[in-house]
Amino acid sequence: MSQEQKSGLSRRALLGATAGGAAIAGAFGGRLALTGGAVGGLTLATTGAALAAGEGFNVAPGQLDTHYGFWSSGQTGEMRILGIPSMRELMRVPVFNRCSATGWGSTNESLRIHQRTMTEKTKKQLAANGKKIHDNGDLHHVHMSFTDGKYDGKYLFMNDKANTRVARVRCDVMKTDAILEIPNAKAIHGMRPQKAPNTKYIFCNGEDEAPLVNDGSTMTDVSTYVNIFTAVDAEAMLPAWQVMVSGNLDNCDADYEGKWAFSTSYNSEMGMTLADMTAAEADHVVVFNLAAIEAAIAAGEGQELNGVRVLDGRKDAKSQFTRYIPIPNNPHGCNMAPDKKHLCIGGKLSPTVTVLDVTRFDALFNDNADPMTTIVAQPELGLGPLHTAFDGRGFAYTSLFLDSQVVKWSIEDAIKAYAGEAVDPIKDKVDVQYQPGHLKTVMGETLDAENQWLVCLCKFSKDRFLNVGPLKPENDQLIDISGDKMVVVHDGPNFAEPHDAIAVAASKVNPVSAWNRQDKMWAETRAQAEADGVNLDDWQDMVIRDKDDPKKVRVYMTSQAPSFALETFTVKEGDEVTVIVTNLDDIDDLTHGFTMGNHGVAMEIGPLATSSVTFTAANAGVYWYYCQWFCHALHMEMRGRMFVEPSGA
Ligand code: K7E
Ligand code: CUA
Ligand code: CA
Repeated sequence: MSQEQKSGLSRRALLGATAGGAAIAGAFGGRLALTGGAVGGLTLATTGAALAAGEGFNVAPGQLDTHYGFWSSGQTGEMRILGIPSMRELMRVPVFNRCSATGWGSTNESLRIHQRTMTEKTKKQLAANGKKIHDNGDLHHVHMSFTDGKYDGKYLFMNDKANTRVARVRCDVMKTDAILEIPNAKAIHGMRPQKAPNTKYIFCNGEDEAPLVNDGSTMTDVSTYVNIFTAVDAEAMLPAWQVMVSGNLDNCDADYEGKWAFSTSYNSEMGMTLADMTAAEADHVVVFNLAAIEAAIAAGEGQELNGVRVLDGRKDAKSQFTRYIPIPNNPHGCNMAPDKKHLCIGGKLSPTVTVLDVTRFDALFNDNADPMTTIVAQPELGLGPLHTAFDGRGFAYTSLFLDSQVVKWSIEDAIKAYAGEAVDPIKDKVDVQYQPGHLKTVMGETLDAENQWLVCLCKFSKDRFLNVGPLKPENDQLIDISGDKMVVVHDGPNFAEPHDAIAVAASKVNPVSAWNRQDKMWAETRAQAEADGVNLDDWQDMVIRDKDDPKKVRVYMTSQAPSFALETFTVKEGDEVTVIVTNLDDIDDLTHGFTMGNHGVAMEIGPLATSSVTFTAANAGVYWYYCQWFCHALHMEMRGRMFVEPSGA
């Protein structure tokens, strides 16, 4: 047996233990070994068929893709843009991470966005560690803003599980323009925009349980722990309201009428150990009644905590804010079908997907109907069902983590089978490589669902690519779903760890090629320039010492290929220096950069953009600065010197 096979098998065994949990490790163990063998054997056959059939995915050099893919990057903390169907990576948009190429996380403009809603606790935590911002994030879910159930091309929203944040990216410039630290909640995981009538709210699941006032006065008494569901005002990027729930919150989605949001919970037990979290036979889906919640907020009900009104939607409160629908053991995915009616809940530890009819949710609130009456199907699809995607023909596609497959099934037939008819809802299964998490059809989370492509985001790639060491890439696969049989047509290696993606028709997204000089991104920098008597829209080569704080120096310069307006500038040792660069080139694709040697300072300045960065010149001497984005045949010559005079001078 080769080394690869050995390590592959041992990882499968490990996966069985971690994914299944103690209670079911035995049950999955036998099946898992079989699956491992089967997948290994089938790999070649699947690939062979794919290469023959997969013509359509090949986008020739110079040709454009038909769809944008907006990818999460998990613990990398950025958002990525891919082309579909080529699966070419087009861009990385830094969000929660620091970026060496663009200066995100070190420019003043990005720091302001990072710090806009930062809580005092976070500031204290960061200061104690010599930092101004968190430089990590765990970005699982990217979703676009909606109008009437369709993508409107305006914003992309994304979560940070690691530091309890939500961010927004503007689709016109593809830059982050707001980061919100959500108070009271812990670990934002599932996150979805409201679909209709438009994206007024971003719904955010707090995954981790903690005392509501988490100040150390109560810690081990789990009865004081709560989980919090947050609605964020999508335009203001501030919390609108919060609801306390029973159990924790995992993934969420919203309906197409604008009436409900819903979230899965895998820890209805409020367990603190793996055994406790998997102890109950059933967990639940929480349904949030938006009208009832908004009425209560308007009436000033609940309590105000850290600037947010918090309502009690826990089971014992018997409110009109929530209802709890039992779902088998530790559900995960929460996906609303574009038929406007069916909500699919991935079973994870149960081999089923539970289909809920959201048009029956009214009765839950108005008549206290039995929650079980909302369940209209529960097809058994395979082992480890996580997420479900939809096409425009009534088919659903569910990722089977443990079986390493995608299963295609008919929602209609699943409902018939649940009602007792002898019909098999499963239409096809395809092996994927390996262990899929999210999967996405093109436009499948909107009323414009298409029928050609499915992207499957596999958590492991194992032997699919050249070995790059113990840390392997993930594998995003493209599957042709246009025919009766699904065909894997492309492997796309990807770095840590895309959880989720959306695929958007190219016509919906229209980014600009040059910045608007009046852009709000540098509004504060502009205000400072005006106070300094500098016109940011014109040629600038000015060094200004602050009148009130003589330690502060502002260096204004324009950039025009291949030179900076300032070839030298002089400051004093110990000065706090702010360099403000405006790129006067308005030519397509002409980005400049500013890097100050040996100062950890670098940034991008796009066409007609202004960017600024602040640092302390701690050591006397001569330092070269240079343009770090290739802009001209004389790009190497685009440089200058900073003279730092000794402080005694
Ligand atoms: Cu969307 Cu990965 Cu956070 Cu499922 S989660 S896989
Ligand atoms: Cu400007 Cu390179
Ligand atoms: Ca559970």
